[in-house]
This record gives sequence, structure tokens and C-alpha cells, in this order.
Amino acid sequence: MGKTVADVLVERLIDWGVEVIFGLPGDGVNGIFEALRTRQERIKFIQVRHEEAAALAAVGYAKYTNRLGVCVATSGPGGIHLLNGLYDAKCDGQPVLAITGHTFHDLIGTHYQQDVDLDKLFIDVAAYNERVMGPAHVENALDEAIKTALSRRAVAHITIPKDIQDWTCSDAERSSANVPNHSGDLYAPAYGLPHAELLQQAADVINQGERVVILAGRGCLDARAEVLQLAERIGGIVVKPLLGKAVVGDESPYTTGGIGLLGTAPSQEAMKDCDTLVMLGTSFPYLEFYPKPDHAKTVQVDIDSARIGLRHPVDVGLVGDCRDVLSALLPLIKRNEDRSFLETAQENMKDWNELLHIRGTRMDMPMKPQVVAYELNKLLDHNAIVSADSGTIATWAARYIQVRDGMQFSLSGNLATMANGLPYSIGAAVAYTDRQVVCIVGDGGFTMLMGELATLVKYNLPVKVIIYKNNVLGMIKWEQIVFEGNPQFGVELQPIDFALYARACGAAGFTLEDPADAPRVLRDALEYDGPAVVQAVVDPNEPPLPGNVTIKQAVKFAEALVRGQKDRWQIIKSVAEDKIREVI
Ligand SMILES: Cc1ncc(C[n+]2csc(CCOP(=O)(O)OP(=O)(O)O)c2C)c(N)n1
Ligand SMILES: [Mg+2]
Repeated sequence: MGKTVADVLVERLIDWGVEVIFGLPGDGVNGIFEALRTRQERIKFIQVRHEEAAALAAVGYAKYTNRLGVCVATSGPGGIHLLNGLYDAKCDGQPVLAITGHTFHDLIGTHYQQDVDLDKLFIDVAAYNERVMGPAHVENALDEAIKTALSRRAVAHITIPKDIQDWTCSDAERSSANVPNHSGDLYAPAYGLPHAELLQQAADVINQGERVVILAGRGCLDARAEVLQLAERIGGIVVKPLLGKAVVGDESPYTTGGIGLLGTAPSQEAMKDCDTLVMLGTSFPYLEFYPKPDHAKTVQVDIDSARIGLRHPVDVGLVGDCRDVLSALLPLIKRNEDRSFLETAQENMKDWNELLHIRGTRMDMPMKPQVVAYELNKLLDHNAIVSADSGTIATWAARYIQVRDGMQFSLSGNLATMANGLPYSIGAAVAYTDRQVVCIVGDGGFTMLMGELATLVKYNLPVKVIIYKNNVLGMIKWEQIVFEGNPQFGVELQPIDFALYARACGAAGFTLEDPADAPRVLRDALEYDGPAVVQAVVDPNEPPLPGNVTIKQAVKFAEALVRGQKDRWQIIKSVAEDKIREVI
């Protein structure tokens, strides 16, 4: 018997260097699973408990390896479940290939079972999106899908009717136009350099700047040395949108850390006071944190020319890979002897770090959430891979986890979906068997995909899951109070004993309630040989306030308290104590 469509598909994936596929089987993809089964020595299948986790694991894999992430799901509901994770890939520009099944080719459009046109459903999320029509089509379509995902850093999707998966190549009625083997499995990355003239214009803007902020995003994760050289040369300050957290180590004297609601006060100050902004590989979305449009000259580097000028007016736009462009730009950059802008930022950072230290070492009960991140940070390996979920935990992770040398950090940036943390860690742990993999998640986000703990156990992925248990959708609670001036509503969570749940799944389960125990419990968990969960019971009344609170936010805050916010005296006590500790 000749090769089936599914055989050709899987062999071509192997040719492309794909080593792992995340997914869950179903009758719409049985043909593909048979092809995976018979090639399991050459391509690994990781079974998840929910297809959303497969897509998110593929995103995590892509983010941490810089390679294509691949996921597979059955026709109808399986494919639909992928969607949120695929949007995460789209929003954060990650190359992810989704492979799905469809119903029998000759029953499509007849209300047959699982007759969902996933190619139509995925029209917005996928940059490449095709239905495979037969044996002579699969290779060409797959090659295009992969090249599109890689070159456009986007989602690609192919769907194959279930019966077509089993068609053999010998059945193929190849069209006369379709020359066999005409399609190549080579991806040629090609980002040219901007013209010398443009580079000089950009250098002139930067050389004239007296107070330069370098906003370094995910596009320069592989350009740490170049970014630091630029900062050193011009006495500039590196400000990091969260997806760019690992661009420069947090201990570097050239960075004030994050920006935005989750960021630091010194970054906000630097953005406000700069006269020149150098944007590198970032589309950081929160416009209110940029310098006012006419306050700073701006140079922007991005691989996508459509992104130039997206967030801030630009004086010079340079299209290309950040590392290459910076390497070409650096010889044109003069040293700035005036270090006062940088020195002010460094002074501000001393105060900020002192504040973090004060808040991170509080011994109050219930335990302050900052304590967990503060202690965890001290215990992480130099090359740990840390993923955060969406929620107040993202604030604690952003501020307290200090990225060092070989560490990687990510979260769902532009989609900001909940539940990404654990699947990202699955992607990381599958890719790197010798690195510490940790996720920092809230009790709300974790419960959305908590079945994935069984995935960790099944494949013995020694991920450490740190769950902040505050029994509330904390982020939304604080948004309701601080941004809306409304008392909280619809945010309380039914408490779950996550340590018990972890043990039920076959993982280790730890409970951390007393801040004095934090170093010991976290160390025990990190040293545990296998997957482990720490449920850290934290104070739900500790607000993740922005680095600088605006008057409007303070007024809204007061309004919500007056209008009957639950536990308002506890909240007032927490906030007042924080303030008192800052001044004494
Ligand atoms: C899928 C999804 N649903 C809803 C939201 C809105 N949202 C953002 S953060 C958050 C609360 C997260 O709660 P939890 O995981 O408990 O973390 P906490 O804020 O309490 O630290 C919600 C509901 C979202 N971002 N994604
Ligand atoms: Mg919570």
C-alpha cells in the first residue's frame, strides 16, 4: 500500500525538523494519529487534556525555542478549542501551525456530524489557512503553511477531511499542472538592512538626544549585547515591555525594568522625562505610558514595516532584525559623556528596589503576595524558564522576578489570556529537559486548565507550579475598585485545595501560608524531582497598584470603598500600611 495523505503530512513535518506536536486525538484525525503512531521514534506527540492547552503549549514552545510550534486537534469541537491559544500566537507574533480534521469530504455542508468549516472559522486568526484536497495537495499546502508561519511570525492552519487523511498516493489524480516534488522544504530567513542614509539619520537623532530611553521589546530578545552597548554608549535607560523582560538582566545598571501598569515607577519617570525614544522590536500597546507625541524624537526598529509609527510618531523608521540593525547602527553612535539622566534613573531604582525589599519581606498574616515572588526570585536557577499567567500574579512576577543571564520569561502579552501559564511551561519543559521550568499562576487562571497537571505527571515534566491562592479573580476585583470606582462583583472564587488536587494527579503538593516558611517550602518544591504545586495562600486585599498612582485612580479607589466595597477596612489597612512602610 502506498503512503497515505497522513503519512505524507507527518513525514514532511519531520523533514521540516518538527520534533514535537501538542494535541488531543479524535475521530476527525484518526488517520493523522496512525501516521504519528508509526513514526513516534522520530516525532513526539504530547497529549494534553484540552486543545486550548495544545495551542498554548505550542506558543510557549515557539516563544522559548524560537522555532515553529505545532498543535493538532480533531474536527469540530477540538479545532474550536484551539482558537484561544491560536489568537495568543497571532497577538504575540509566534509561528504556530495548527493541523485539524474535517468531516468526510463528500459530506461537508450537509449537516453531518462535526461538520464545522474550521478553515472558515480560522479565517481571522490564521495567515495561511487551507483545506487539503487530496494526496497531491498535502505537501505543497504544508510547505506553504510552514513558510508562512515562520516568515510572517503568524498562525498557519491546514484542515484535512478525515477520509482524505487515509487516501493513498496511488489514488491521486494529480492535475497535469502540479509537477511532482516541486515544492521545497526550506525556509530562508531574510531581513535586509536599511540604507546607510537612513541609518545615519537614525544615528543623528540618537546622538542629539540628551535623555534617551530605549524601549526594548520581544524583537530584541536575542540582541542583549547590542542593546546594552547602545545604552552604555549614550547613557540611555533601557525600559522593558513585559514581553521584552529577558532582553536585559534586571540587575543591569542600565535598566529601570518594566513599564505599564505592571511596571516600575522609575520607568514611568524615564518615559516622561526623555527627549528621545528608541523603540526596538516592540508594539507595547499602552499608549498612555509613552512620552507625549511631541515630547520625544523617536527612532523605531521593527522587522515589520507596518508596525513603524503604530504607537508613537516616528522620526526615523528602520526595518530589519533588531540585532542586525543595531550592529549596523552602533558604529555611528557617539558616546554621551553626560550621564545625569542615567544616574537619576539609577537613584530612582535604588528607592524602587528598597520598596520591593520592604514589601517582599513582610511577615504579616495573611501572607502578602509580594513575599512569594520575592523569595521565589532568590531561588531560581540562572537559566530558569518562567511563565506567568494573567492576573495580579503578572504584576508580582513582573516586578519581583529578576531576569538573570540565561533566564527566559514570558506570558500572554497582547491577548493577555488567562490559563496560558501552565501550558507555556509544558512547551518549555518538553523543549528543555535540563532546565528549571516554573509557572506563576492565579487560582482563577490555573483552574481554567487544571487538567494539564495530569499532563505534567504523564510525561514526568518537572514543572513547578506556583499558585497564588487568594480565592478571587484579583485583577478584576482591583480594576472594579481602582479604575471604575465600583465595589467588587462576580469575582469571588470557590476555594479549592490545590495541594490535595496535585497529589490526586500524582504530583507533589505543598501549601505555603506563613511567610516565615516561604524560603523552605519554595526550596523544597523547586528541589522536588518531578512536577510540583505550591499553593501559596495570599492576602486578597493587597492591591497591585501601578508604580505611580494617579489622582483619578485614588479618587475611584475611595469611591468604591465609600460605595460599600467588601472588606474595605482590610483594604484601607493594607494600603495605609504600605504607605507608612514607605516613609518610615
Ligand atoms: C480567558 C480570560 N478570561 C477573562 C480574562 C479577564 N481577566 C484578566 S485577569 C483575571 C483574573 C485572574 O484571576 P486569578 O487567576 O485568580 O489571578 P489573580 O488576579 O487573583 O492574581 C480575569 C478574569 C482574561 N484575561 N482571560
Ligand atoms: Mg486569584
